[in-house]
Amino acid sequence: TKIIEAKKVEVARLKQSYKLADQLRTTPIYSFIERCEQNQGLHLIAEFKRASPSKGIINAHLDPVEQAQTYQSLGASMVSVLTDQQFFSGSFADLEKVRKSVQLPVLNKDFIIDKIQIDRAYRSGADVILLIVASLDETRLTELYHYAKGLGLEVLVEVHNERELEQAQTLGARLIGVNNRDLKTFEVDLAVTERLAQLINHDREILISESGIQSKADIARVKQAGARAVLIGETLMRATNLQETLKN
Ligand code: IGP
Repeated sequence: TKIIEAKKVEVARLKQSYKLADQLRTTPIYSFIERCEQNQGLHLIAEFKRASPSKGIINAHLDPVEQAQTYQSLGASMVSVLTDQQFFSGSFADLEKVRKSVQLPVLNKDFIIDKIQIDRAYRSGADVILLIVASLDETRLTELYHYAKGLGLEVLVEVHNERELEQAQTLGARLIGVNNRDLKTFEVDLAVTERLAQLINHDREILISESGIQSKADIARVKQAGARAVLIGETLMRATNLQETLKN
């Protein structure tokens, strides 16, 4: 896809400017998996997302620090930060600001196709990275997954259909994100979560329902299906009263 082509260019540039050297990082790693094991309730992953290819500008000028602190004070278990510049108006500056302003795990939301992006996520203070099964061949997926785990990061493996879910399960992924949005057509359907939830080994795997969640009814629906967490971006970025939107 277009995004992956752009990522290849970004990675080539990154490799010229970025010294791999020592994996220096001062912040500890916050575990999202541990939080899920300690609290069996539904977890909220709240996303900082200024724009997207499907929606254009969502909320370009929101302050990442304020937004992340509000997410934390309203009970979020993790903050997700878009770092893709070209299609999502995100940045690593946003991620670093969020990292410094909350005591929660931070998910680096990007299209990772190369180890060097994992190094950058690690150094920027991310605790969890995203790997999208649809944008990686099996060898690369496996390599990136184990590389991130080797650094002590947790890996959210994103799937959209049965075949991709099986790949995630073969890897041994514990954090499985079911994207309700089809990345090719942008169509959103919460039934994708309901369908794939039936194939999840809920004793070991943590199902995260991602995208298109707009209401308490939507949350109840995916929870009922077996989701342990919801990942919400647009609805929270547009909310004029987050307190009201997130109340219980
Ligand atoms: C959030 P929404 O519809 O609440 O804004 O969706 C999140 O699921 C979405 O941003 C997302 C995403 C991704 C973005 C899911 N997978 C992969 C970029 C790359």
